Amino acid sequence: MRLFFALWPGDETVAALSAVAEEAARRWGGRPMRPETLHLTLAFLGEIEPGRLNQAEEAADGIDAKAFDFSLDRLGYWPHNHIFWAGCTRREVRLQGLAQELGDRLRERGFALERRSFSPHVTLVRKMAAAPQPLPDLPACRWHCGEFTLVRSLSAGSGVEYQKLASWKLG
Ligand code: 2AM
Repeated sequence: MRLFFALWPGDETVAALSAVAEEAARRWGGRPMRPETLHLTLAFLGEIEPGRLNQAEEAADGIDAKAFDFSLDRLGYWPHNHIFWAGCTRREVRLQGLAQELGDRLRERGFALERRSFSPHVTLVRKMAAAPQPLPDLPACRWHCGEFTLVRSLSAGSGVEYQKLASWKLG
């Protein structure tokens, strides 16, 4: 099972981000993410034996974070994977803290997460050949984070499908 923990945006954020994704793909090419697939990954577990699912859930059960808001307020492009994304200009301490705590608890249980630092982003367009010049501005997009979700990524004929397995409310 290919698993990851993520935040799923509310309807307003989805509408704002998918409009940006559609417009960007129209102007600069690539494949826009479908609205229902837009998310922000907190921790990527990769391929996991189904028998270890409960360990991943156990890691999430112990999270003791409060709900918080943050802003997506910039667009960016990564040439190494041709992803056009929305992210944060400032360091969002609560978001970083949640990802850190979850990552630590997963590592304690033997999950091999990436060592590279957490770069919060929402992928908007995949397979964009080159960076838009200049990068457009993103009107700040507020996101209320009241829960996080364990998600299974499934290959579907046309691409990828995400199946939400469980969610955890933040206090
Ligand atoms: P991406 O959108 O930047 O590609 C499901 O694949 C989610 O896990 C996506 O948000 C994807 O990020 C992320 N992901 C895939 N491979 C990853 C990796 N090796 N490290 C961290 N995140 C990864």
